[in-house]
Amino acid sequence: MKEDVLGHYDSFVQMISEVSSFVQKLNAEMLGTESPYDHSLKVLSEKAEDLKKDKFMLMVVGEAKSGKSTFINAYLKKDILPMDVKQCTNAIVEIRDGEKYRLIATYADGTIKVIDNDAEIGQFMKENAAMDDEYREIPVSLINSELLMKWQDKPESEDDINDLLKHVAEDNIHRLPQEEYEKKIRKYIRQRKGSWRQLVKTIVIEYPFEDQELKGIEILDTPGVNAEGKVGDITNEFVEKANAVMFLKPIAGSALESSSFKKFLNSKSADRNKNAMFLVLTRAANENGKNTEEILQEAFKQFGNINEHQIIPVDSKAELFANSIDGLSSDELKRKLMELKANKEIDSFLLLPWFESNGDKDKYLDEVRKLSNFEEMRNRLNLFAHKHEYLALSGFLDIMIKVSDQASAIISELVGTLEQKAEDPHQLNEKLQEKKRELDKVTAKINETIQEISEKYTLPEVGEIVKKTGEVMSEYAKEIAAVDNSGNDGVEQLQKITLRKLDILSAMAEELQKNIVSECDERLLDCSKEISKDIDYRILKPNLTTEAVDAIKAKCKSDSYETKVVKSRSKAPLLGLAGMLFGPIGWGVAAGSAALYGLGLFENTEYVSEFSKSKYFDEVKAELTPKVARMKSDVESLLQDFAVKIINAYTNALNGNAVRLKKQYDAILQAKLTAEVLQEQIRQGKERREKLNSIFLNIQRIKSGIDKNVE
Ligand SMILES: Nc1nc2c(ncn2[C@@H]2O[C@H](COP(=O)(O)OP(=O)(O)OP(=O)(O)O)[C@@H](O)[C@H]2O)c(=O)[nH]1
Ligand SMILES: [Mg+2]
Repeated sequence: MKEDVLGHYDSFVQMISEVSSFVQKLNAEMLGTESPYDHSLKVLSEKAEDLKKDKFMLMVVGEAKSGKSTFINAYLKKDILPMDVKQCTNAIVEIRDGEKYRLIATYADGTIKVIDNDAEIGQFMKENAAMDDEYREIPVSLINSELLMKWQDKPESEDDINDLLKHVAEDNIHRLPQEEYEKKIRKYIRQRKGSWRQLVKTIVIEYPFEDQELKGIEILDTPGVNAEGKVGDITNEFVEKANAVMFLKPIAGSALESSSFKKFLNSKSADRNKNAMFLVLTRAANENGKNTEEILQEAFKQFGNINEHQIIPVDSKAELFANSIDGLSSDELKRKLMELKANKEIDSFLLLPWFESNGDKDKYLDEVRKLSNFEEMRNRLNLFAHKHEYLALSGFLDIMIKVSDQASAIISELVGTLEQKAEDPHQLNEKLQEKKRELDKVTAKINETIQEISEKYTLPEVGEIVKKTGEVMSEYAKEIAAVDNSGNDGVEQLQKITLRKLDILSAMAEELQKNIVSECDERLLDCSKEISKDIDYRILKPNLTTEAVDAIKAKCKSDSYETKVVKSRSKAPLLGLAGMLFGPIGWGVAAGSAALYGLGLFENTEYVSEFSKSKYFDEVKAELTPKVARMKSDVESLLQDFAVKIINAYTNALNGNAVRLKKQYDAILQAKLTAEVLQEQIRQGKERREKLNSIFLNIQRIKSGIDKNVE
């Protein structure tokens, strides 16, 4: 299960860091400088290391002289720690398995010292791990950590000292008079203030553990808990991290309900690690079975939230003694016991079993081990450690679950933000196609329709303008040709036809302008509105009025007399005829001819000035037809100009449309590209969330398997 958990942990860490860098890349603010799960990840990596090493930290705490050092020595079956009624432990000592016996000390200023010589280690422990006699009545370790190591080279603070004195008033376990107690504390401070650097902060002892079961265990011996249940700052830190905390209390000591253990249990550090707490009642061999049972029952009652299996009576001294006689024969044991008895160096509870075992060493050893109750204690600790491994895995997975929850929430938030920003690329694509069609239409209009309209109207020879005016002209010519130029009303007809054609041309100019516009409007619909309203239509009035024609006619009439030779002498009938024909004005002309005639220049021939209808017609025609031709060319150039202007106006409008459409097209295209990028990011985000989720499910599955073992 551990391999399984650690395997998942590796892929989990990789996934989380991938999620972090993904989120960081897309939205750096979302994670800030520190992710919400950074701390959890750090804790996880520390715990993962511990899991890999099978590390199990057992911490031993308890009031001064409760038997902590003795307990550890007995448990490890090796006299490592100084234990004494007089000397007390003064620094945290960590004991762990190692290649060889050695001691590593860390001083208050960070200096590290390593000793690997047995005798020197013993010496060092006596000098540093234990407190000398002079100060055994005062809480030295507390003074060291709370004052000296804090002040370092700074001057001592009276406030700090008073604070400490208040706190340690109850720690005056040797019941020194208050004044003397405080005086001793101040003396210690004065003496050691300057040498704070030599204070030992931690001591690590390594040696090769014989017992394979103990390989992963790390045992901490600590300076005593004070009467208020308080431990020093450094000890406090360890209480939180420890896998099991054994609180030692002499079984016959102070009452349970007012014990420092109760206060310690309520402290913050202990509170966080409650299920890892053991209450070990020491010096149990001295107590009779009935009392022990009563005290146990009382303890179960007082400390209801501690597992009953984790409240155990032991006697470390009995265990120590059992360890020391393990290799002896019955005789050797007998001699040893007698010697100890004679020197009053043996407790009576160790002598009694000797008398009961009839001099049999094995029997005696059994009895002593029964008294020590260490086997039971070991079993219960092993059971706990075993359960603890499951709990540690489960707790480890709990943190992973918490982190994956947080990471998943962050990813979801990011995906949500991206989704808000991203438009649907399908919709954008449709919009884009639509714009493209519009744009193509406008472009086609510019390139084809405009060209067509322009050609339809303005081409030389075949263009509508030229064709229509040409038709008028050819009709004009035809109609004139049909007139009888010698008839009486030839000129009148000519006049009528001419004026009508001029009107037709004028009307044509107007009509063709309208045609051009309406054709443009119809075929270039999208821009007709803006343009049609400011079109400047031009009206071309016929360039000839009836009065002007009359003047032309009058002029032509006078030019239309022809001199004619008359053979007859009788002039009167001729003149009379002329008079009849031309009326009074004609007379003048005729009279002129008559006068010439009368002068007698020609005798036999008479010259008569005679009015010619056809000449008159031709004269008038010669005057009028150029007017029509002129009007025609005026109409043509007006219309050509107009067509060019109108077509230009529409082209400009269409170009404007095309530019606008192109801009819209580009904007949609940009939006589409952005949307595609965003969609890809959303996809990646969702993919990561999926992966996280599957890791999450796996973690939960493993956890429920593990939790079955500790239910
Ligand atoms: N009878 C008996 N004596 C014990 C037991 N445990 C410790 N002692 C004695 O109590 C005295 C103090 O023991 P230590 O192990 O030094 O106690 P400690 O808790 O380490 O003391 P400090 O380090 O000063 O806090 C020693 O003389 C031990 O022999 C026990 O279980 N039974
Ligand atoms: Mg000790």
